[in-house]
Amino acid sequence: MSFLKIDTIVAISTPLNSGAIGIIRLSGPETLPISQKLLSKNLKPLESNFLHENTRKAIYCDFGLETKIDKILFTYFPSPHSYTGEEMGEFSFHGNIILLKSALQLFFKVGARPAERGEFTKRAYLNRKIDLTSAEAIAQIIHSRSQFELELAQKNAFGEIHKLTSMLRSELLNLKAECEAEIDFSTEDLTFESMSERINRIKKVYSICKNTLDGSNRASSLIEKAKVVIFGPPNAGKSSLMNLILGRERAIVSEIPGTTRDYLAEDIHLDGLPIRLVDTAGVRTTSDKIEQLGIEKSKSEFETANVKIVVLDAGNSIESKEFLGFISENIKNSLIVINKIDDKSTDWNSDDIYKFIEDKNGKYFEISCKTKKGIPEFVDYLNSNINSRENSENLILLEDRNKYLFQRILDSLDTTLHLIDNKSPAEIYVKEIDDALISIGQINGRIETEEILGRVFSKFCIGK
Ligand SMILES: Nc1nc2c(ncn2[C@@H]2O[C@H](COP(=O)(O)OP(=O)(O)OP(=O)(O)O)[C@@H](O)[C@H]2O)c(=O)[nH]1
Ligand SMILES: [Mg+2]
Repeated sequence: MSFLKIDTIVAISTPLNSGAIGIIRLSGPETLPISQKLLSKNLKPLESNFLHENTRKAIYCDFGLETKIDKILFTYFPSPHSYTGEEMGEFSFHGNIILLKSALQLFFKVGARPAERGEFTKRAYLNRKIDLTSAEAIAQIIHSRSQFELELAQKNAFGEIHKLTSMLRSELLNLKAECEAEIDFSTEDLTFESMSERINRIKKVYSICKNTLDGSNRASSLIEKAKVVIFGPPNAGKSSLMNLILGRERAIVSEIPGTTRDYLAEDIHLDGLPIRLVDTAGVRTTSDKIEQLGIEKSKSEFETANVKIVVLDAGNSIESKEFLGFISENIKNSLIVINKIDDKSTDWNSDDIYKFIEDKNGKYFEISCKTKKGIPEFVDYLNSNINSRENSENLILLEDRNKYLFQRILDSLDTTLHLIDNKSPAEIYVKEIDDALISIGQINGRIETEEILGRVFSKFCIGK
């Protein structure tokens, strides 16, 4: 039995704009009476018997009180075989938001109340239809902004965290069972694993938790928009490159140095990942106050970039070399793009620019925004650089709540290992294993402290 306020809730469950259909969901004990007040066929209300005979089937009927407002498909999901585990109805209207809102008013009129944010899923969880991580996964799916994030959310929805925590839980329960047996039956003839085996098993659980947490942190940082900043001297072709990556003429391009005076940013997806692409003002010494401010902001964009692109002008070897000197500290973590190779200056090859970049462990590309030479190769490299993530297969995306709990498990296991190292008795460190188990239970939102005894007897040959 849950501790829910048992009332019947209603909400529009599809996006609040027009579409082919718009769905209203109703959940709670009054689902049937409320539905019967609102639904009819040939001006006759739908009978309870009819509805019970047609559970989970789409019923074509009219919706409204005195005035009918739409012909809809109604599906009745009797408890507990529904999303929330309660009595539920789904009403498929034509997808007009004004129509849906007026339908909602009728639901309120006959006894339903507006659902709170996430209340259907909360009820599903409280009725044990889903565990906490699945509930979190549903939210992750809804809010995914990229293919990568969606794949991670889908894995969670299909129980990836549950599988992992069940395995960890089982390992820790076994450990706890052995420790408890040692405490309770230490005078009897028990076959205990050796201490070093026990330590290895704790370390194994520790490293699985650590890898999960580290992987999740990597996944989170990959999901956050990467900031890709294009930086360089004036007139090198930064805005031209920005436009080519975007595939449209976003930034003004001109032959006048200092065209871009403030940085400009665009949010796009590159190969499924969201990025923020930033074009900046060309860096030069100037007496123009506004341009100076723009240059300062551009520098700070460059400093905080996840991916730094430096554009140089192959037609201007002196300025390019000077600029490389100016960013020399950043050469190793930048993609140096030598643009305008269609218009290389005569002294370019004799200069030791390539050597200068290579000596600083830099990576360079030769392109022409004019002829497009080298652009596909550069964009491919940029993609792979942004995507230099592992396959989502190897990662689990954890909510902050779960990251915190995984960290607590690590802390408990760390303390366990220290206690064992200090020759503490099992009575003492078994409490730490207990704490780890509680944290694991909290990940899935269920805390179970039983089952231990059964494991003790199944694993050990007590009273042989
Ligand atoms: N020949 C040649 N000209 C190019 C190439 N790429 C850009 N240009 C020209 O170079 C000039 C400057 O290009 P922009 O893209 O505005 O350069 P920018 O680096 O954004 O310049 P600022 O905003 O002033 O810092 C324009 O006249 C472009 O048409 C190229 O590959 N080859
Ligand atoms: Mg520009």
